[in-house]
Amino acid sequence: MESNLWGTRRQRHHQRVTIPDELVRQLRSAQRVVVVTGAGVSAESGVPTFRDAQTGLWAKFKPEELATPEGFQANPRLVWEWYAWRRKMVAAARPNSAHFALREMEKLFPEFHLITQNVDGLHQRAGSSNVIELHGNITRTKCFNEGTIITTSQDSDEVPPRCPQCGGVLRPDVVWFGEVLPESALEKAAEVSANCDVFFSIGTSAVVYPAAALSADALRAGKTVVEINPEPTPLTALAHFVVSGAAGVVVPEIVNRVRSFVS
Ligand code: BJW
Repeated sequence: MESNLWGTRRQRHHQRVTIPDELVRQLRSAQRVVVVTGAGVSAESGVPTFRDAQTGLWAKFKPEELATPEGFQANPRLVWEWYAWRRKMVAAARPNSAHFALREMEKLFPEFHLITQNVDGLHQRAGSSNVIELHGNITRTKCFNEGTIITTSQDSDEVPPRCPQCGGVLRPDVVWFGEVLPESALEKAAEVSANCDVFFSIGTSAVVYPAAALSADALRAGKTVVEINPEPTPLTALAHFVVSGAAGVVVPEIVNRVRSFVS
């Protein structure tokens, strides 16, 4: 085990990756960089992804029962308890070298936007600022009826707990299938994606919309699109650069290369 530049211990990923020189060159002159992250970025923190075979949450649980408003209405207790289990897992997890490298990336460019589909808050815990959360945050709770964010805890043991304002049931503040994304977050994400110099898609299967359309916005606008993922996705064939590997290895390497670049 070794300590690395990011202050975390690198245990599993000793593989070396090659970052294309042309990508480093473009990043050195880039003014505006956008990164969209998915569950793969938190995989090295021990937070399960959704669609990975064997280890993904959707390999073991049914999304229609657990991640839709209809599923919640049918069995609110089951859904609440599933999220309580995941909330505990996230609280025990620590940001990994990919999260820390993305925090460093923000200092390398005049304009940098980090957009995440993740609900775990690990980017913020790593120190990234102004994170655009597309799918909410699992640590927050809101009223199922009114959507109001609830921060006060209740004495009752009821599961799910009740809204202190209207008596409705509480739910996690995440975006389920069939629900609209937070409007201002999505608008901002689409705007910066179409107006960047380099767009990164990191650790996402790129199948869930509208988040998956952001790379298309960047491509349509003629921007450079980079994918970082150990597995191919629908974006792989379209991206200008594909770096195949774990985010915790590739992202720190990109930051190092951009910092030490000599033209
Ligand atoms: C690594 C790695 C390492 C591993 N390093 N990488 C057709 C039919 C039905 C519905 C639709 C349809 N077409 C479009 C829709 C709508 C639907 C949708 O997109 N469905 C598709 C799945 C087909 N979208 C919606 O419903 C959205 N709302 C919407 O569209 O509103 C408008 C509307 C309303 C009503 C009607 C019509 C339109 C809402 C989507 C909400 C998604 N919610 C979830 C759950 C959040 C809460 C929770 O956490 O429980 O968000 S689902 C889940 O998927 C979660 C994620 O944010 C999201 C994306 O997943 P992600 O992050 O890409 O993870 P994975 O697991 O898929 O991929 C991980 C990747 O990491 C893999 O590629 C690995 O290889 C890689 N990896 N280790 C780097 N170390």
